[in-house]
Amino acid sequence: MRFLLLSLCLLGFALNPLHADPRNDMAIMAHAPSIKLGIGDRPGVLFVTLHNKSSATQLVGATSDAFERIELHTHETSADGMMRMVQVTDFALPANGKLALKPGGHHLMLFGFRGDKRDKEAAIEVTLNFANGASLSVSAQPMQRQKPSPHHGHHHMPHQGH
Ligand SMILES: [Cu+2]
Repeated sequence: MRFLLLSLCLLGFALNPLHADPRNDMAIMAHAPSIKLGIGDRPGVLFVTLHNKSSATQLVGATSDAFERIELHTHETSADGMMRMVQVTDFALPANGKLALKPGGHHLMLFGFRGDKRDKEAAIEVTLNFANGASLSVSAQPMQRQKPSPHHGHHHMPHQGH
């Protein structure tokens, strides 16, 4: 499934110049979105790579019927060398550039899942909102995080693995 999504993305990317249309304001494209739900009541996480074919803007928020709240998070290395997650108000999306939400970096934190975690087939849709007024829906079938083993679980940081 991951490979298929990637292939579709590459295809879309390759075909896009042929379909260039100055009236088309969908200048931002999402590639390979992935959603992981947290264990129990823990928040989930969304990763995606955004390609911007227009002028610079920012990702300023996200909403979904499937979650109570979505926050923009990034990782920061503090003076003691530890990596910590911090909430931010926006992610820069450069002109004709890309923004990668990925493990260990920027990501969307998904709080208060309203769906059924046993339903592995239903795709979850999340709408991304940009400073220039554009919005973009991405969807992915959620992946459930594996429960840490009883012997190691208590060593895990709350947001370990993003
Ligand atoms: Cu986070």
